[in-house]
Amino acid sequence: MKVVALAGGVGGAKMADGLARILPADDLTVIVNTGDDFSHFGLRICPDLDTVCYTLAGLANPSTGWGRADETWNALNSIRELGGPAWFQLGDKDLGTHLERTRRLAQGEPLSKIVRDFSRSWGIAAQILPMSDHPVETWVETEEMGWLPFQEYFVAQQCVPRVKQFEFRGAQQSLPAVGVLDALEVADCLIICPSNPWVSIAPILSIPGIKECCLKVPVRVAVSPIIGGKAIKGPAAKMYEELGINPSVLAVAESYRGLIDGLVIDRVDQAYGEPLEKGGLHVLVTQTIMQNYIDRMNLAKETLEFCQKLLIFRKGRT
Ligand code: FO1
Repeated sequence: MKVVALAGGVGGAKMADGLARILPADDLTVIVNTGDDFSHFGLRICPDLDTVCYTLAGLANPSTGWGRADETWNALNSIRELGGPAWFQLGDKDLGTHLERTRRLAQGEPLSKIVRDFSRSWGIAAQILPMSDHPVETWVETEEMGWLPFQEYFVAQQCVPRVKQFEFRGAQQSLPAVGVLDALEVADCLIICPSNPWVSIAPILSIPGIKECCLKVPVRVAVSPIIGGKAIKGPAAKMYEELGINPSVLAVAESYRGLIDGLVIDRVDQAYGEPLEKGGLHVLVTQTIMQNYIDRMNLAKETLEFCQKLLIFRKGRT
């Protein structure tokens, strides 16, 4: 079964890792949000791509989920001593990734090729693709501070300002990265990882052609990032609230209305199973919290079995 996963953030990376541990490498493509990318110290930083790659390579920092394990902070400490902008924590090992990526981008290489080569060097077998080879920037409009670039909102302001809306600047002028549409065209199922629908998945779907191609994938399921009304990590629940939406699995279903035929929800949200099914969605209730590698693999396995079932159901009806 050919699988395409959409991912961004730490939850998305963990689920992508579970899928990578179970599926044959040729059967998995992960399309990653690059709306969080930005330039800092003249370096191109791609946080979600790096989080997915480090996680699949077993190199991620286990306590933050982003950045590298066994990191040192000499460069950042020097910057701090000099009064430079040390608000975004770039470790020494991580800096190597940004330096080399920036060097290659400056030579005109597309991001997708650089990610492919980095993945190979890190021993990642699955195909990891940026959503686009063009720069697309997520901006957040806030009540208190007006429009902020994403990392300024997320890291510098710690997601404190209240959100009003989001923009994915440059998306309309961009194209899907090389390989994205090809992977979607041959996919049997699309899995939207438990990533933030507003700022991890929406940017991917804003790239011209991606949503249309997703809709052609025979089976499409999402894993809810909202569990018991809260997000495990990050501001997804806070964003729903600030936008006047009660954060629940129903809100997640609404975010993906028309795109998905199945939703995976946590056991604590079991009571929502019936209303979701009445609304026309297939529902899988299982443990979605991923505290260790076994949890990641179990969630991936159950989600894949759910997709398989929906695929058979769909074939039976056509
Ligand atoms: N997140 C933080 O909350 N604080 C940081 O200082 C920070 C640094 C950082 C460095 C490299 C990297 O790849 C990710 C980093 N992140 C940091 C995470 C990143 O801002 C978020 O994961 C995403 O952009 C949201 O998905």
